[in-house]
Amino acid sequence: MPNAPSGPGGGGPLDPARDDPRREGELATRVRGKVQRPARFKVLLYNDDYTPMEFVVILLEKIFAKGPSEATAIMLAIHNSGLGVAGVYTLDIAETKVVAVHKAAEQRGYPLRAGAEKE
Ligand code: TYC
Repeated sequence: MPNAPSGPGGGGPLDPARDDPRREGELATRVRGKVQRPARFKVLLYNDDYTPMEFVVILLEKIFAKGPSEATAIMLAIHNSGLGVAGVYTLDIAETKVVAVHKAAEQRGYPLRAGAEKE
């Protein structure tokens, strides 16, 4: 953006009106302070003895947008270790993915479990 307001009176950092207490609350945007990045949550899948491997791979492809080889590697890691990370998201997206996993598994009568955990 060329010629953004920057000097005195332009609304930029040197504008005396910006810190005028009588104008408190007028600004729609934060003037100072740290940027708050949203917290991130791992979506964990848990191993069980009944859910078919192929179903877990398809679910990792469809719900977590993994390619076939990565989906297979994640599924095998879960199968061998007991749990694994399917993806990392903001809280609302992570919770939506957990619900989608449980819905897909329940529809087919599989006991597959998922959960969200703060990173
Ligand atoms: N252990 C399952 C089987 O042998 C496969 C499986 C993998 C199940 C990952 C769940 O999250 C899971 N059929």
